[in-house]
This record gives sequence, C-alpha cells and structure tokens, in this order.
Amino acid sequence: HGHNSMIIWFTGLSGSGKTTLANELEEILNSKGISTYILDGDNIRQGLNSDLGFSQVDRKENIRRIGEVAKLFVESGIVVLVTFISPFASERKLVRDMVDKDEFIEVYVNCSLEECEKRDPKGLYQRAKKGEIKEFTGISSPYEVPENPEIILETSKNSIKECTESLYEYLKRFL
Ligand code: GGZ
Repeated sequence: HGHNSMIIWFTGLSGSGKTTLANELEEILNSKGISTYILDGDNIRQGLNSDLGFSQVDRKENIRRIGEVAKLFVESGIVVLVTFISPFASERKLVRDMVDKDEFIEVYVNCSLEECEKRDPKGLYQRAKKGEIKEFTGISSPYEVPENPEIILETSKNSIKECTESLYEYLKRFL
C-alpha cells in the first residue's frame, strides 16, 4: 500500500470534536488512497462492549478492548481512527505499548469544559449536572489531560477545518 498503518487515537471530553475531526481526517486520507476505519461508540459500545458502562473499571476495560481491536486493524494494514473519551492516562499508555512506537499517534482534542457544556448537542452535560447521569466525564468523573500527546488540537480556538489541516500536516510525514 505504500503507507504505514497506525492508530490515530483521539482523546478528549464529550463534545470536544473527536468524531467530527476523525470524519474529516478520514475523508482526506481516503482521497489520498489511504484505507481507514473508524472505531467509535456506535460500532463498539453498541456491540463488542455492550456489557460495559461508565464506571472507572468499565471505562478501563472499554479502552483495553478497543486497543486490542485497533491493533488488529493495524496488523491488517489499515489506518484506524479511534474516538473515545479515554479519560485515563494509564489505559492510553497501555494501548500505546500494544503496538510499535511509531504506530500510535495520540491526538489530544482540547476544548474547555465551559465550551463543551455550551455545545452540549445531546443535552448530556445538563442532565449530568442535574444528577440524572452519574459519573459523567468532566462533571462527576475525571479526565486526565494527556501529558505528552503527539499533537494537540484546540477546537474552541480553531475551526474544524484548521484543526484537520494541522493534523494532516503532522501525519503526512508518517504516511
Ligand atoms: C461520559 C457518557 C456517559 C458518562 C454516556 N460519561 O458525547 P457522546 O455521549 O456521544 O460521547 C460520550 C460517550 C462516551 O463514551 P466513551 O466510550 O468514549 O467513554 S470512555 O472512553 O470513558 O469509556 C457520551 C456518552 O458516551 N456517555 N454516559 N457517564 N460520556
């Protein structure tokens, strides 16, 4: 295929823009002839991980399994885009160590909690603040900010288009 398969691991709060950015990046990569697959809540939490909730133990198991699946995609020669909150540094590190050094790109999708609460497309933050959703990330469950991500995208300061372009510029050298 002439390019390296890898995991592009988006991490950030609910509403930070992970899914949107992955979809935009996928379009660019496909247009360059690069095969991709997106792992997200729709195809993982609904299926393989439908037994898991949002406790700390379940989130850690969620990410561990997703890492194993992502690794299989890498072995099959595909660029896999992964979009989960993945709030714990320990599990992000666990997945990083599952593949070769240059096959894991951690993308910190940084968006202030205030902005995520303002966007609140599904009304989840509002429900979490009323106590209707327990252990909600940023409200009643922690998010550990990545200390050494390969790249940081600031979605409250820059447009999706700008963020996607800087991500693609960064990735180009590995593809
Ligand atoms: C955080 C929750 C919760 C709780 C349901 N906390 O904006 P969304 O809706 O579409 O994305 C969120 C998604 C988070 O699932 P992940 O698998 O990415 O989380 S983790 O990596 O921590 O395992 C949100 C919805 O699920 N959601 N309850 N309590 N987000």
